[in-house]
Amino acid sequence: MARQVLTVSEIIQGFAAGDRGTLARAITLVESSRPEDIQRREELLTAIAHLTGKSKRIGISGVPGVGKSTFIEALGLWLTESGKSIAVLAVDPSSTISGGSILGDKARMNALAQHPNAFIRPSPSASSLGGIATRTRESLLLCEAFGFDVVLVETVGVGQSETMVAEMVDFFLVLMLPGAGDELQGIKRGILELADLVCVNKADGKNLPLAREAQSEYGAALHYTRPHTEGWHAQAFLVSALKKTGLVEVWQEIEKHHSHLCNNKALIPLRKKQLRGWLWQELKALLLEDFKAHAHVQAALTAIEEEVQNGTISPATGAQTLIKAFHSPPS
Ligand SMILES: Nc1nc2c(ncn2[C@@H]2O[C@H](COP(=O)(O)OP(=O)(O)OP(=O)(O)O)[C@@H](O)[C@H]2O)c(=O)[nH]1
Ligand SMILES: [Mg+2]
Repeated sequence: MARQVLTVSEIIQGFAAGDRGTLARAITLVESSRPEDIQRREELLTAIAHLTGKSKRIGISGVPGVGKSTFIEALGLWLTESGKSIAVLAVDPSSTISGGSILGDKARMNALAQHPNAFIRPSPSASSLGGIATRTRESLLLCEAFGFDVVLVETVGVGQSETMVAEMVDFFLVLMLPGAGDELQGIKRGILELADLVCVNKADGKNLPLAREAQSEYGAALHYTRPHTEGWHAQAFLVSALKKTGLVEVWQEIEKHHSHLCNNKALIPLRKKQLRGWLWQELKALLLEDFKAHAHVQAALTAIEEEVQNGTISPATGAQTLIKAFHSPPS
């Protein structure tokens, strides 16, 4: 049964009243790609703009099984106990494939999900549902406008989604497993460049020696890595999400980083730069949509793809031909 749509002013009122149900529905609205919802989304974002900007925006990443959910629950509960409110958003590209991970996550973060000062929003389940897109930036702004002290964005440690999240937060935390070893040479190099802090999780019990080893390897590697935040040296910490150790130190580091940004008057420029990046992403997406919908492009596309595949023309020539088709007036 479809529920009545909320107007923008009803959403604002719901936010002012601290109604989480309204927040959940507002996020559903921004995730919708139905044309009538897009206009409402933009109205809503304009209307809440003056309420945004005050949260600590934190990204958390790490490979499946590293302990992200356990860590977020532990840190989140500690923060709520210290009187802070926290919203958790998830960007989970794997959920389209594995399906069940969202439910699993909510269950794993059960205590936090129940807490009155917390809000957990799993990623949109699957594009197969139609008309749903990840609109994490918009959701982040909604959580901020709602008044959360901390907005945490979780992403699985695979490829593009990490960079995307790192570009929308103030602080990017990377969770690693004990036993870094030779993996350092491979894919993990790239992610170190995004990190403001690396935490080796599961530093408990018999894992401890391996965790210490990993800590010193990541620590050394970070010395040679270009810092993600100018003038900030990312360190490697040991934590145990399960035993709840090292969490206070992590939070202190996040606060120290926040002061670093504020003292250097770097927070506002950082967010401005992120907004410019966002503008360009939107622009690229819209241009590509227009391009693909263009009649002359559609007419030429298959043939050009064929020719490129066969080696008759180069990809660059193919692209130029298609751009010409895009610019040619409709016949
Ligand atoms: N020993 C130990 N186990 C942990 C710790 N943190 C998490 N685990 C365990 O590791 C497993 C995976 O933890 P999750 O928190 O679900 O990991 P995740 O990164 O959220 O995994 P995905 O959601 O699949 O990406 C669970 O069995 C946890 O109990 C820790 O600090 N120490
Ligand atoms: Mg998880």
